[in-house]
Amino acid sequence: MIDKILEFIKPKRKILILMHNNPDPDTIASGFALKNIFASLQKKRCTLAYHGLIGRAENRELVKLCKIDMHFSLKLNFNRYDCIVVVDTQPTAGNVFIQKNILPNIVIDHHNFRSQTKKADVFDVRKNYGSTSTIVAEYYKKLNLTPDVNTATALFYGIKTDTLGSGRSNSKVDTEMMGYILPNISLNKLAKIENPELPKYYYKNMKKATENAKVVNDLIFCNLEDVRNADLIAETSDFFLRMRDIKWTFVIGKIDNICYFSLRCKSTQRKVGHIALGLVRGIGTGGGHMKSAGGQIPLNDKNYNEIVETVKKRLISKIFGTGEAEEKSL
Ligand SMILES: [Mn+2]
Repeated sequence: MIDKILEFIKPKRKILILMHNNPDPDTIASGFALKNIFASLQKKRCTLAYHGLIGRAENRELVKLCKIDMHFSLKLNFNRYDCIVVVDTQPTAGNVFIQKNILPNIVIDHHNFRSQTKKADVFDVRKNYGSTSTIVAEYYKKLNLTPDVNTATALFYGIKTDTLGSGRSNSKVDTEMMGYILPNISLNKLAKIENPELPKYYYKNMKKATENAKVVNDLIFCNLEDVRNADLIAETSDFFLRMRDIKWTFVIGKIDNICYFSLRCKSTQRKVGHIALGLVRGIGTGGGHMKSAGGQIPLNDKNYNEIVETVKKRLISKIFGTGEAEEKSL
């Protein structure tokens, strides 16, 4: 597939690589590595762009230490590019900002195939891969190219965060590719990315979170109200999930006029992505993988507290099969 992609970009002069909104390590790493393949084989200069926020401290550290040059999509004129690439999502998935009337030329992703993706000139969508970084690492192997230390470190971290411990379905090829690029990574940079310094607002958030948390059987339910960025909701969910005797975490909060939530479960017995979909039925969008899921509910003129109550009722009845459950503070 990489041969087809390289053939396609040969006559192109300006290439734009788009990551998904609020980029995670997988989309950052796969976009960055693809840009470097194009640069080393065809001397192409590509622009890497994203929309939204780089929320987690780990992700900001990745961008800084691996020297990844990323631009805001909103500030670019997409018409000035003759080739547009989308990585780690698909044009109609709803989580990538693309200017009006623009059709991406190349799509590389590992989520469920969307039929509209067929409109792209070249697409490589592999549902059975744990990450897009795995696909791009495989391109390196196929091309017999050695990634430089920043690219290798980013790719390794991209595969790792999307597979290990995330409870997503990952295949042998993910660990194979991690092994393949491991000799080229910087362990020092990786350690720094995985343990970044955290901003004060992270601790302020966790203080509010522990005060607001409610224990319902083996579930922690936490309403954070206003939060600074959507990643804090996922981080709070991970933070509580480590608690002994807790099996489920649900964290909800709002930014501007949108309500975000995160649902986690320690076991893979229950499909949390499916539960998340049920929580937002008729009011928002949601989805996820085996152990982690999330969603958004646009508030418009709806009352935030009423939305929280609705979702909470649905959640408790879905998890415990009953409408009523005793609730305690931490
Ligand atoms: Mn991914």
